[in-house]
Amino acid sequence: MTETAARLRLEHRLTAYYLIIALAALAVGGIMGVLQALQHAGINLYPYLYPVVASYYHGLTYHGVMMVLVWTTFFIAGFLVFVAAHSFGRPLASPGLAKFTFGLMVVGLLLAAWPIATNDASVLFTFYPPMKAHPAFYIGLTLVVVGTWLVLLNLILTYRRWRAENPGVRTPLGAFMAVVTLAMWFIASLGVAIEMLALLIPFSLGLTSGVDPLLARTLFWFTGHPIVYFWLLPAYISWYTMVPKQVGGKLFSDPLARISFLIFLFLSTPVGLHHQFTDPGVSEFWKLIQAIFTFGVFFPSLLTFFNVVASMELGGRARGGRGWLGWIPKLPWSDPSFTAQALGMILFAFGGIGGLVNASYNVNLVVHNTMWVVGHFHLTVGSGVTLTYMGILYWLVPYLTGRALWSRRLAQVQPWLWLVGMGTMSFVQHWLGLLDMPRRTMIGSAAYLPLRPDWEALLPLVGTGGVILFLSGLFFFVNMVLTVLASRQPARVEVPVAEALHGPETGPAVLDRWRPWLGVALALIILAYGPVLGMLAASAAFSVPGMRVW
Ligand code: HAS
Ligand code: CU
Repeated sequence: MTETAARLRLEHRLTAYYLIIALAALAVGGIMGVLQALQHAGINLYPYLYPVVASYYHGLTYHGVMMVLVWTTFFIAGFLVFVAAHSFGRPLASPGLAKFTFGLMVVGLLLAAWPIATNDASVLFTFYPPMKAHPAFYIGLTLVVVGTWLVLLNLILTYRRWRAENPGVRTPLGAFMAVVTLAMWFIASLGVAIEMLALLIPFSLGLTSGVDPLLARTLFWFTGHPIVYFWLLPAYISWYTMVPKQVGGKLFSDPLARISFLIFLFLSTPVGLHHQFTDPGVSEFWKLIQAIFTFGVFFPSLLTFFNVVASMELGGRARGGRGWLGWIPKLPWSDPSFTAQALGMILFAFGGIGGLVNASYNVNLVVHNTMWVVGHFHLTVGSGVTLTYMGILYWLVPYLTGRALWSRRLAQVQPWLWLVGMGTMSFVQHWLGLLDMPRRTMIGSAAYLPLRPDWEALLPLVGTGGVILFLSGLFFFVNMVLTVLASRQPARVEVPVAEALHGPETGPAVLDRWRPWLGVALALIILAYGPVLGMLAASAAFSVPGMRVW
């Protein structure tokens, strides 16, 4: 055992536990996903699965919750603890708090999962009221969110100890990014926390006679947009601080990377209304303001595009690449960790461009609530984020277990299968959206389907893409499980840490201060959301009774 591994034994163990839960969620979510894709293609397997999966919507709830709430959140908690501990070069300030946090998140997950399993919370991952789930669902999810706050608390305590020993030194990039990610998330998650505590939990317990759906939706999307950056930023951490090392290059610019994260800190939240362009009851003025801010939050991703590609170019050239594009084939394509992340980036770029369409206030009307949006988020969270997490696990699981990947071959094929499967499925989903096909609909059984031959012609491709994707997921999962259980080769991996071509000291010191940026974040939120939430709260009527529509 190396010296670091010995000092960070608790952190490594916790990371491993978080990852086990994340991977289990990915497996459940993946099985539900292929059922949906097949249903779209007219192959209905749900009757055989009753009552484990009681309906399409029961399965869809599993899929959404397991994929975007559990796979992401548990991966992120484990990964950020790992990154921060390694980057600060010291254990977490409070081991007791770290263990308690993990326990709390597991209890929350079990509480939320139980009513999902019994089909008492088939309200999809957005849990819009007046659909009403079992109280344990809301309480459980709330505990998971509180757990993420405690991860932040522990990192802040660790930061303060590190700072006391290192006055005047720039915060190491990985740790800086981990703290920014969680700080952004803490601010963002206040919306859903208020929704849960003030509206949904009392409502589900029968303490209020009804609920105010518009207020609840607005609080939900206060969190529901920035949560996508909570999923994305850990992937960006890998692209900035690890991938450049993996390709034999350097991070092009450290200050530019910090600027990107700071923009996310203050611009992620005041944009949530772009999910509610069609909601009556919110003035179009505030929708327009938030649409403009949404274009603003494009910039940190464009900075990332530039900085990450420049860093990879440095690597490709160091490996002998010549000419404008000749550096690309020189990148280490035989390394599955790199390939998974690079293909994730490529798919993500298309998802990001589609986001521009979604964000464009009036154009949104063409795609809102259609399959287009499903195509969009399978390229973003389903590819950019998920393939990157998979790429990280290709080195992190061997590192944590000391065992080499069970099959490097399988790992080399897996990301390409994902590219083909997701490329097909999401492209067709975008297209179907433009042909007005609704999302969240058991389309394979819809009575009006034979009226739409244009949909029918494309739907088999959703099934085909989904099956290829499922195979890719299966290859990944089998490789992870067998690495832990059956691999006999010792792993030879180090944590990849990239140097920077333009280091942190080339940027201004204000990039390493917290208060100004937190101040900007709060000011923008008050500006963009204050009047909206104030008006909705003042006119709130808890009058709409709950419904069980499933
Ligand atoms: Fe989104 C809906 C707008 C990004 C996820 N989004 C969703 C939903 C999800 C989601 C889950 O404005 C559906 C929620 C629901 O259930 O209703 N989204 C945007 C915009 C962005 C964006 C403007 N979304 C994301 C990310 C997500 C995500 C990231 C998850 C992780 N989205 C919307 C809007 C809606 C929406 C509306 C509501 C639609 C409606 O009507 O309901 C931007 O942040 C995107 C910026 C990204 C880029 C790409 C940069 C590219 C990079 C890679 C470069 C590297 C390359 C590699 C190409 C501009 C950084 C080269 C490789 C070599 C090997 C050389
Ligand atoms: Cu959004």
